[in-house]
Amino acid sequence: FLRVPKTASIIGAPMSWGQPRAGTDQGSQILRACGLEDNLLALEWRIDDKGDLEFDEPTRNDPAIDPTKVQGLAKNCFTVGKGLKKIHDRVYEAAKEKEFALILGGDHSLSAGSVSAILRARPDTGIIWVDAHGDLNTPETSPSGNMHGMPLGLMLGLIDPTLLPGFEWFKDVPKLNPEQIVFVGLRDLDAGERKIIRDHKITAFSMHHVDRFGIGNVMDMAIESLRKPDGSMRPLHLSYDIDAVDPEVAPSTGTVVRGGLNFREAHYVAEAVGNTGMLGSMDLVEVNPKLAPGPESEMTAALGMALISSAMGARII
Ligand code: 6HN
Ligand code: MN
Ligand code: MN
Ligand code: MN
Repeated sequence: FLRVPKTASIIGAPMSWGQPRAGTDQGSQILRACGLEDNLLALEWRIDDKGDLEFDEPTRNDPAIDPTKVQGLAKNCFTVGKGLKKIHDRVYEAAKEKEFALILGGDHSLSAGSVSAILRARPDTGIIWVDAHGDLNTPETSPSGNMHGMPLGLMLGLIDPTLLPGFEWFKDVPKLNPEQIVFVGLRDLDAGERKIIRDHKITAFSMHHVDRFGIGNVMDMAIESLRKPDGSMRPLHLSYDIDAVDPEVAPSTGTVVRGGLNFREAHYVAEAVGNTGMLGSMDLVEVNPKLAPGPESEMTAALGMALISSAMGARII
């Protein structure tokens, strides 16, 4: 059902409380300003633009995690948790209608809202997580306490949501099975994340693998790793963190790490996923126009827009 070009639901999710930098909340607007809608119309998508969601700001009275129960920190968890519920509901509505759900971030914490909704509507979905980082932390393993480093920790069930104010609703969402994830582009893992990848046998292609095998082979292997036990392909969700791309090409983002995907490799990833014909949803996250003002922020946003177009059918020839 995913092969037919059809309706794309554009969902602006300018969540920024999963990380500390101002400007991440402008990501969805700047992606739209790059001509996203015209590009998708040219690719023969019908567009159902749901606009941008609005989120509360944290207040000093917000409940926080109880340090006697969780030895760790999840900053702004109450605001993030409530915001992610809004994202979850909006994405579920789109996925249930069999629309393509395109989520514009915002920081990467939002994917715990979007991916959990996709799993509710399409339980077998395989997740391609393109990122410099693993985003597998828990409040206990996180060195920063920033929740944009925890969405996969949440979805794998490594965090007890009943101990996380704002996330009580998360106990009812489907868990992600480690077999349903593959990483591409990793180069900055925390010690706890490395252990989680090993213990849960998560398939992961780092930049070392891109160097060794080339991006073509890496994407073949990544997609192949998401086959179901019966050999059939899963519907796919692409969670694309712009910081997977090298900072020389995508400088305007919050947690830059050198040695990332180059311009063509970044596009190839999106094209290869698009070519499967199984892509049903995508997040594009962590574009922050404030961090490198002027031409560099435009370059980063234009790249984000182009990566969405590539995943959704744009081709050179
Ligand atoms: N992202 N692993 C670091 C942390 O603070 O947990 C960085 C996380 C970055 C998250 O880029 O989506
Ligand atoms: Mn990320
Ligand atoms: Mn990242
Ligand atoms: Mn696998």
